[in-house]
Amino acid sequence: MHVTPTARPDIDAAFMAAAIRLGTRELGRTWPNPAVGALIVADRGAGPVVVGRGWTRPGGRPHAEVLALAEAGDLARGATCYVSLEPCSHHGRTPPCAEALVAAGIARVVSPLDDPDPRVAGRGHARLREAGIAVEVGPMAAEARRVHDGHIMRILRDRPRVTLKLAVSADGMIAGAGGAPVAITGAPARAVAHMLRARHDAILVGIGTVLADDPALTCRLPGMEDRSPVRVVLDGGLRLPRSAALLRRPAPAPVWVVAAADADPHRRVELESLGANVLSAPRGSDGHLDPAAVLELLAAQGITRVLVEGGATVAASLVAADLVDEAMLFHGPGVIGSHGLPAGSALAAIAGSGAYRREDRRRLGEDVLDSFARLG
Ligand code: AOF
Ligand code: ZN
Repeated sequence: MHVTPTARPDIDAAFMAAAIRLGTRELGRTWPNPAVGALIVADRGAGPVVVGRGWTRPGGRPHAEVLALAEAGDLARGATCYVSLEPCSHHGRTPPCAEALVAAGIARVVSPLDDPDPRVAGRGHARLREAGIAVEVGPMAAEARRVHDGHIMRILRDRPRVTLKLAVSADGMIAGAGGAPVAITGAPARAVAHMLRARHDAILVGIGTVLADDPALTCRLPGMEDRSPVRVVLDGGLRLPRSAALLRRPAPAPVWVVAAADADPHRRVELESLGANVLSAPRGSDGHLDPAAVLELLAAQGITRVLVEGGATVAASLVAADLVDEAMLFHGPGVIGSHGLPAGSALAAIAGSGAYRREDRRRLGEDVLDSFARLG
């Protein structure tokens, strides 16, 4: 005999927070899907007990609810499902989760938000209600929106969510002379930066950074090497050298090179033969690839969250086009000197323009990390 589940705001908020956090386990790898978490909670009279847990897996399948229901088995009957986004109602690459919840005999569903995907958009919640399930929408909506920001932007604005990462010396430089790499931050900050790579679908740099630095752009946290994002290079003229670390095999993660339509077709074929996926975007009026068009292209490929890591030109063009949603500014204590490469307009626009609000300041060893979010 089970107790009919009823609304308990404090308990609902706590389980929803847990479902949202569970969903973030594969954040950075679930694209093109959102990173959803689901808990099945049964109450057989002795208080609520978690009997099933699921989270969206890499590539977006299986969906969270299906895994949670599988773990719960018969215990799902009469239970509550806390899910961090509206269950899907469409026949996509998997059957609809709303139907699976109905079939399992779930009595109550708590979700923070409607899924903006036009194939769902309220129909998941409606389907559950139609089947007699008690549905509550709203708990922890702000927290869920933060996690699903990339998915929401991709669906509603045809672009991924953009995080800009800059490491700046005490005298406002981001590199040495001619863009030569210089250690600006210490080990704790580097670990946080690699964690950022793991939590984004793609990492984006300009060809200037590749030519100056020859970066691998992988996540190198011990045990998390398989969390490297798709590595995207903006390379209008296809200058990426064959010997670049990015093209090393076996490739730890895909490499996408975005070229202008007028780029040398032979280089295109050559880079493709070396394993890169060469995409095309139009140039803007300044001759650089149009940043808005590049983001639209990435969204069309399924990317929901992009981390921009350099260099100053790419950062400045994204900031100028108002396409940076969040900025992580790492401040190192060292001085590079006037021969260095200045952080330039991107830094000024974020830290000094009033368009961004500082949300957090953290000390990381000798360094300081400031997080800024765009206002509005
Ligand atoms: C859920 N649970 O865990 C996720 C959902 O291509 P498909 O069939 O996988 O559908 C993709 C859409 O499914 C995606 O745009 C989003 O609306 C939803 N993702 N839904 O019920 C999940 N990841
Ligand atoms: Zn689903």
